[in-house]
Amino acid sequence: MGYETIIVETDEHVGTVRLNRPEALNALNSQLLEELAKALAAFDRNDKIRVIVLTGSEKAFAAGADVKEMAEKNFVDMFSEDFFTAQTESMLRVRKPIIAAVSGYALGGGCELAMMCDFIICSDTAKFGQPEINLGVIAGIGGTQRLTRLVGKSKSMEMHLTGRMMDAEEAERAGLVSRIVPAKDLMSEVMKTAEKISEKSPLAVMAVKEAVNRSYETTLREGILFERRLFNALFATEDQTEGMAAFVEKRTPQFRGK
Ligand code: CO8
Repeated sequence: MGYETIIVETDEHVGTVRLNRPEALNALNSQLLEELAKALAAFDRNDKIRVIVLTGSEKAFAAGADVKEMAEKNFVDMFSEDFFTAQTESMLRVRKPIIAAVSGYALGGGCELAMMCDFIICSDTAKFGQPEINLGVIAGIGGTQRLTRLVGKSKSMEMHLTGRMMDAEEAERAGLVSRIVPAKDLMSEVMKTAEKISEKSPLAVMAVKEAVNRSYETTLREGILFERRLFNALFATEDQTEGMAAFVEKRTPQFRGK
């Protein structure tokens, strides 16, 4: 598939999508989000791929939605097109884990895109922010909701109201990112993490993703019941038999996603 705004690569069981609009610091326009949605869906359907990595350039993961594309639009355009909704919602249907590898700016829609991934590993140069307030608007692809759940109301409110940026240290302290690594090691560290996940049972990996995400959508009691039923269901898989047998026999398990 020929893409113009992203670069897609595969390495064994890991599929990588690199945002590639260097002239606009990877600003998200309709074409990019369309291509991203297609690439993610293709990786999700590809049996060889077990983990997906989403990244940008050294200078920018993505500096936001493309202001130049949005500038001329009015309410009727945005509302009737339901701008960006189909593309971003399709990303949420991906069942394999998506790791965001963030270096440089992750602002506005860029920060929101990173938060739509399953977790974020960032370089020590990363800068996160929701600067939409400076443009007379607010976040529009989940920023007010996801940042608040990730870092709490006080910091989220301050970030959205002032538009200030948060550096990597602050992002890690606040729980926005799982880990910071030196910029030069970002992709090798993220690939190591992705490879580690790709060695697990793909069925258990999908179950983890569903169960953790469910914690945002439901009560504690319902979430725990959901988790227990998935736990029970995994006992119908060959991977559970293999994983437990390998432990007992002191050998490395070979998971086949069956
Ligand atoms: N949109 C379009 N172009 C951009 C964007 C952007 N978000 N960010 C940077 N660019 C372009 C610049 O215009 C510039 O292009 P040119 O060379 O043609 O002038 C090029 O990228 C390089 O940028 P700078 O020269 O500004 O680079 P600096 O290193 O000086 O500054 C910054 C880097 C601080 C990141 C600066 O570029 C900046 O502030 N960018 C805008 C950040 C921003 O406001 N982001 C939020 C956008 S709004 C948004 O994301 C809403 C999301 C919700 C959408 C919901 C739809 C339903």
